[in-house]
Amino acid sequence: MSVILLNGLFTVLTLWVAGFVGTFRKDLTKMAGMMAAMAIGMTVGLALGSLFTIWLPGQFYQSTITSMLIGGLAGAIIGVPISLMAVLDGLLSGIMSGMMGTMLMVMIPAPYVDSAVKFIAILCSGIIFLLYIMLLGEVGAYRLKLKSTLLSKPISMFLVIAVSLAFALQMPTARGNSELKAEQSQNHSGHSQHQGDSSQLTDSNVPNVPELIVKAQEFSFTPSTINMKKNEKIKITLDNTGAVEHDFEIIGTNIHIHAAPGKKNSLIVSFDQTGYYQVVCTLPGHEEAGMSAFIQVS
Ligand SMILES: [Cu+2]
Repeated sequence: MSVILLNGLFTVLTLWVAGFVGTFRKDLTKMAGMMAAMAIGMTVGLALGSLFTIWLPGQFYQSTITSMLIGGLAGAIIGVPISLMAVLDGLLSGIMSGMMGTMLMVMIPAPYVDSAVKFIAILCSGIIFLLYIMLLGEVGAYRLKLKSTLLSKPISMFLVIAVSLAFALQMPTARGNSELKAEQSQNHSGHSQHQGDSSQLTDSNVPNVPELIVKAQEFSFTPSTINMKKNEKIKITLDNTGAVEHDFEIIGTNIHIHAAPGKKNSLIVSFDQTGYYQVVCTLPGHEEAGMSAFIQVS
């Protein structure tokens, strides 16, 4: 699981920088120490915030609190050898960015969460590496030589980051299947889709599926916010009450419902990942004119 690997990477990087700051605290300016505490708090909070959100799907409260605590703790640890001000700096940065990391993941439409998490992991570990180069420069070559170990070589940290990312980025980050499967059942075939008679759809095949009617007109969907539970099946009926064609496409999935003016069409959908999904009408100009909606899967 790449989430575990990435969590491990950020733990190692935090301890590494903490060890370095502790060892060379006399050679570091207060400013550099505070910068280190703040940078670790921010990057670790942001990275863990986003990782926990996909690790604990649907448990936004738990993932927010956890990443705030761990981010704050990581920042504070770096500040301990420097000063109380640095501890506060690290603590506050970690708490803030832990919260932001989780919020960011909740805002991103589900199909893009996986790439976003990977991007954040690269960004945050890159920043920590730059921070480390900065700290090495602050300490200076002469002092470094006196207490030099393999761990104070930039190449060591670079290799640790590169190898961890190389493995982590190949694996899906989300739990279970990273491929979003908005499963769709075939309740229309060929031309019947365009006949628009929803009564002949799969009522007999799939009993007890609640129906949600989404009205489409120029240029909006009603309702424009849809709440669903993960793995819950819902029959979405697109009821085109407008004067021109409209469709209902869920971005990042294969779900596409089309309806001619005055017609209806249905599709049974379910989601195996929590998150926000954006819905648009793909007809030229319609999305821009306001034909978009959101599905929140919790
Ligand atoms: Cu439209």
